[in-house]
Amino acid sequence: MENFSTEKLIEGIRAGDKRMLGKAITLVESKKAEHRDQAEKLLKEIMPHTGNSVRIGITGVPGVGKSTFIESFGKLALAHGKKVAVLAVDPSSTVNKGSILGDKTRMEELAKEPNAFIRPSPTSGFLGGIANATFETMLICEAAGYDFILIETVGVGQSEVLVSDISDVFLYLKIIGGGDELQGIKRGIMEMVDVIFINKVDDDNMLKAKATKVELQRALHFLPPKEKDWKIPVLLGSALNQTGLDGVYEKIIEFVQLKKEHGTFEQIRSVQAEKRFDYWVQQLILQKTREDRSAENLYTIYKKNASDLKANPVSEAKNFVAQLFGR
Ligand SMILES: Nc1nc2c(ncn2[C@@H]2O[C@H](COP(=O)(O)OP(=O)(O)OP(=O)(O)O)[C@@H](O)[C@H]2O)c(=O)[nH]1
Ligand SMILES: [Mg+2]
Repeated sequence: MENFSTEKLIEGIRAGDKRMLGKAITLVESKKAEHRDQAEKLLKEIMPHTGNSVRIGITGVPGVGKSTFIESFGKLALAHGKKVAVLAVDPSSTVNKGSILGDKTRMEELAKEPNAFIRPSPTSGFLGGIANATFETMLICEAAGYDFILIETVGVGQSEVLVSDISDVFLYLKIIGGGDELQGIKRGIMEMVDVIFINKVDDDNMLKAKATKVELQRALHFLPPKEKDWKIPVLLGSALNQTGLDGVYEKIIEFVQLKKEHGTFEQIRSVQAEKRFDYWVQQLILQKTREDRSAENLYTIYKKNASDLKANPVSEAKNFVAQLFGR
């Protein structure tokens, strides 16, 4: 990696230089200790210029049309005079790099726009690390003046939770039918969602789409409200034909306004930051333990007790931590 001074990178970011933006992101994605040190210095410097975007998480099963939606919605936001950055949390990309290539071609037009910036998901590391790189990338994009940050996640495993934990608005894309909500399969997602968009709706399947909408609204009715006075809207349209997207745009703006009025916009960001802090405290304590020979030995002993199935894992963890801290 070509080396740039922190000052030079910050100058470039603040000037909206996409090449420098890319360099800074490569830096926060790096696992090398010296890169990490520089990344943290850079993030500290840009911190006062962050926080001014709307962070939008987008999820839905593979193939539902997330990338197509982002391309169309991104262009709509540009038409409203917004600067748009697109990021991704894609755990599958570590195994299968195909989806990144696919996204690049799907967002071809958006990628050409001067006020849009697209960054494929980081390709290495564990999910927590990937989500952290995405969060830091988001901060850098905010310092560069991007108003909307769109974060795509594949609806698999833990990635939605991680994206929900860095978003202000969580958008769920769905296709017609399914009934999965009623079976509770997607209940976890339904509890995170703020806006639902039923995609791939045209004149031919409008009736079915409306039936799905009713079914969804019924399922949502049983969930406790996530935000006071907010009824989760279920909207219909087509990302490909660019219909129904104005409604999504309006609802997102409305939701953000409501949260700001309630004071929950900042409050939830604080809770998210606390969660991230706790997560990294755990990660780093564990890492320090692994680096300290005697602590590592203790760890191995207590873990073995648990894995032998002769002792309760919780008790062994307690005993280990008590020993570690000398009490
Ligand atoms: N008919 C129709 N097809 C659509 C629509 N939106 C997306 N598609 C198509 O659905 C396919 C998948 O779209 P993507 O945007 O790649 O979906 P995705 O959710 O990003 O997929 P993954 O990233 O693989 O999870 C593509 O062939 C799109 O052209 C739509 O509104 N109508
Ligand atoms: Mg995609």
